[in-house]
This record gives sequence, C-alpha cells and structure tokens, in this order.
Amino acid sequence: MVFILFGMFGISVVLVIPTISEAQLEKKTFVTHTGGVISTTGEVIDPLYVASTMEFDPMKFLREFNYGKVSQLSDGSTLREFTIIAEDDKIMEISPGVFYNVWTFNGTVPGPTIRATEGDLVKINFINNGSKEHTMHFHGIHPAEMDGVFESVGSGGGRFTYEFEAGPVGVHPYHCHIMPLEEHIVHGLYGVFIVDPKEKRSPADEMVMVLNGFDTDFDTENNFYAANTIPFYYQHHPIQIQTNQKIRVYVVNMVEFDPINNLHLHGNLYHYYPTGTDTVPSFYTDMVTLSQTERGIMEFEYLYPGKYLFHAHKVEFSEKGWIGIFLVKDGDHQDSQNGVDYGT
Ligand SMILES: [Cu+2]
Repeated sequence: MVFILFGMFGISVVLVIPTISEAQLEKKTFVTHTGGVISTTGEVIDPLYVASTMEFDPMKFLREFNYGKVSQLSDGSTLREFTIIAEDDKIMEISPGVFYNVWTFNGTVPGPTIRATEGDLVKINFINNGSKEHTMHFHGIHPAEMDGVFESVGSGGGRFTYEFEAGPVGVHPYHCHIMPLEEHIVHGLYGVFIVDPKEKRSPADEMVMVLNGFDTDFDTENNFYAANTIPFYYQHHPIQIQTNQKIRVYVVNMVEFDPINNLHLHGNLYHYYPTGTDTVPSFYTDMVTLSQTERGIMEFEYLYPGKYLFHAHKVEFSEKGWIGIFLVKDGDHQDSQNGVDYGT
C-alpha cells in the first residue's frame, strides 16, 4: 500500500505500509506437554517445537532400567556396555508454558538409570555432543582416572571410555563434574546407577525417583521441584501399585541450591537402607532427610487400597511440584515379579 504525502514545501514523501500477507495470518499451533494447545498468529521468537525439543515421560522413566549390552568375558565375568551421549541444546517444557534449556545424558533429565550387578565390568562409551565440556562422574569405587573430574571431554564429539568394576552394592548418582558444577547439575546432567547384589534382592515392584529442581529464572533458587522432573506429574498421573506387594523405591536427591530435601509417605512406613549398601534397614520411618546426592532404598507394602500421597515434607517443595500419589489397588497376587528384571 503506497501513500504519497505532500509536505510543507511541496516535497513529496512516499510512505510504504506493508500489507498483511497470508503467511502472517497463518496460525501456528503448539501442543504443550500437558496436552494444552497454544495457537498464535504472532511471531514465534523462540520456536518451541523444533528438532531439539525434548519430551519426557516420568511414568516410563519410573520403572525403566538400562542393563546395557551384555557379554561374557573370558574369565567368566559379565561386561555391560553403555553408550551415553551428552547434549546441552535441548528445550524442555518444565511446567505448562515454562520452557527451559536442559542439558541431557541420552536425551533426558535424568539420564538413563544404569544398572549392573556387583563385580560386573561396566564400560561407558561417553560421547560429548554438547557445546561445552562435560564428563561422567560416578559415585562408587573406581580408579582415579575413571572419576570423571580431571579428564574433561571436549565439546562437539569428544569421547572418553569409562571402565570400572560395578560396586559397591547400592544406589548411586552419576553426574557431570565440570566447573561450574552448580550450572552443569542444575541443567540436568545427572542420573542413577544401581548396583545389584549378586544374590539378588527379593522380588518387588521397583521404581526410581530422582528428586530434582529447576531454576528457570537464573536467580540461584529453584522455581520448580519434582520427583522425576515434571512438577506434580505423579499427582495428576498416580503411580498404580497393589496391596500386599513389596514396593522398592530407589531414591536419589539431586536438588541444587537447597541444603536438604526429604520424602514423606502417607498411610504407611518404609524400611530405609541409606545408599542401599546394607542388607539390613537402618530405619523404619515415614520420613527421611537427604542432602544433595544423598540416596537410599525404601521398601514398603500397602495393606489397604486407596490413594496415598508421597511428597517432600519441606512444604515449599511440595507446593512447587514435589508431590505424588500412590494409587493402591487390591492385589490378587503376592510377591509379584513385576518390576524385577536383573537382565541377562
Ligand atoms: Cu557438564
């Protein structure tokens, strides 16, 4: 559209007003993590759903264990090989409408739950496809050069092979150990490493809960808290379990910035094994307090069906997302093997 204006001294001025093109009227539609739909004809400055956008299913993560590629060594021991790829460019919808740059191991926060049996040789083929240096630092017993602290792995495809014997028995975190550590952890570079005893634990419905938080406005305080990344997820999608069935939860606290976290179970108490290293529980309680990377195994059974909360009893955390529900149904079998798979 062109207008010709005449100025005071007879000088003509040409003013060009662009017409609205069809493309600009076109609505862009985005489906949010929680199923909400956002439509806009406006400019999308920060594209939400691009190739690097990640989705995460806390229900799938809960009972998913990665036993690696298994082979036998000449001395009869078991080798478990894993490939772990670090990236730091993914965008995740942490809470409806809140998009955050997560740094991931194998595309998720937390990374995969790596599981081995005590004495297995664990080999991690680590590839850093990120734009920053990263490493994998496992808690547990291993040689100094496998500690993931001094041998940083370069960006853009750097590689390192971590190799160590799985041990001790228990539940351990792994995380990136590049400075500033706070930044690398709070963006999501952590996961769980379970070492099973050779004689195996008793059958149970097993699950993993990583307690985490997200500082989405970069003020070194968390804005959201969760068990397994998505705030309130297990409240909206209760975890279904059965009466008279042993439940075993591997809990790891990875919350940055806050000195403590905790886990309170309703209508029940759990046997608690700190770090999972002993066969005898240290406590029978409904509440444990955990500092960062503190972890343990909780075992319990429900006698009565119904809905039971579990949550941080640090109320600020539960009100910002760290809360869930066990939906207990009448079980028709006892000591189910459900959830137990020690791999081959
Ligand atoms: Cu890192």
